[in-house]
Amino acid sequence: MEAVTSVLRRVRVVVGSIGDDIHVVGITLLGHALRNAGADVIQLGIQTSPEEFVAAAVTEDADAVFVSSSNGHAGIFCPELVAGLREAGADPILYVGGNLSVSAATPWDEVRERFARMGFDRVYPPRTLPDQAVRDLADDLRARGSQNA
Ligand code: B12
Repeated sequence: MEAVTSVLRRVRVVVGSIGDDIHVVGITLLGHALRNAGADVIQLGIQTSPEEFVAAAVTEDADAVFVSSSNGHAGIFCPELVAGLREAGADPILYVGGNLSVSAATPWDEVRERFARMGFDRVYPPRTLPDQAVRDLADDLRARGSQNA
């Protein structure tokens, strides 16, 4: 991970579970992985409102926001988060993952499309390993021509 570590040094990321979601294990692992890869992690924890995500992204001048949702309510809260960021003029790279649909029967392509249309740069299926997100963040920062890349 040495190459990734140097890419993520000084990168600021906001992590949390959105809305009424109380699932904490996924965001904890994700936060650790990002921190171990060199990022400054602002961990908002569970039950984070869209407004709290926006406030943290703006105040912390975040390069990226990682939204987790496991309880199936992501579709309710995520549009407000994206709208709030746009309203605030903030443009962090946006990631969402966890268990994004209410029913496992919903085809994954439909779920991914829905969140991509909302404005998320990457939409992750259940059981995505944190290392995947770390690698993608490094790639996305390079693609944006970040000074950290
Ligand atoms: C443990 C658990 C609980 C615990 C949570 C304890 C806690 N404080 O964390 C308790 C018992 C409290 C609980 C409650 C509920 N739960 Co629950 N829970 C689970 C369970 C069994 C495991 C979740 C977990 O910790 N997994 C371990 C971590 C490591 O994995 P993970 O969360 O999937 O995250 C991984 C990846 O997805 C990734 N990841 C996660 N987020 C993100 C975000 C990004 C950007 C990226 C890149 C990656 C990423 O990182 C992790 C590492 O790989 C799952 C089923 C399952 N097997 O997944 C159900 C599950 C998530 N729960 C479910 C439900 C429905 C509920 C309840 C609504 C039940 C109820 N009727 O009350 C409530 C939620 C209440 C609320 N307000 O949120 C459903 C959700 C279904 C849906 N989405 O439609 C699931 C899928 C069970 C099921 N099959 O029905 N739950």
